[in-house]
Amino acid sequence: MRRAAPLLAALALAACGGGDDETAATAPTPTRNANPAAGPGVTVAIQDNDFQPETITIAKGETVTWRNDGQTDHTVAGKGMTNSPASAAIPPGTTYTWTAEKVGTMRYQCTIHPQMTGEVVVTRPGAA
Ligand SMILES: [Cu+2]
Repeated sequence: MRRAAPLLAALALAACGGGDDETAATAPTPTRNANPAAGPGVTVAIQDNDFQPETITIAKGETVTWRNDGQTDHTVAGKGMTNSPASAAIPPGTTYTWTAEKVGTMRYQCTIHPQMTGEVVVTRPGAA
């Protein structure tokens, strides 16, 4: 329920707007994490059986939150980067969050379903 407050604030702003730009102003940026407590970052949906989106780009210091929208456990096991993610099983309806501490490309897969793969490209802060 941590997202309730920003969502309500956004709805309140939309209700007070009423300008001609309303449609453009509400253009969604669904992958950006709106929760300030988690810091800036991107959410990846885990489905049965793939990661959506499969490739994302973030800046060093930002977080990636994987959210299991599927019906079965999945994991995130990364390689190619210091401090790559190594989650335990992520049950349906739960999340796993990782902070990128290095610039570069981090590839990952689900160890339960090795055909599930994804990639996080980490850029220097301010370069994106
Ligand atoms: Cu899996």
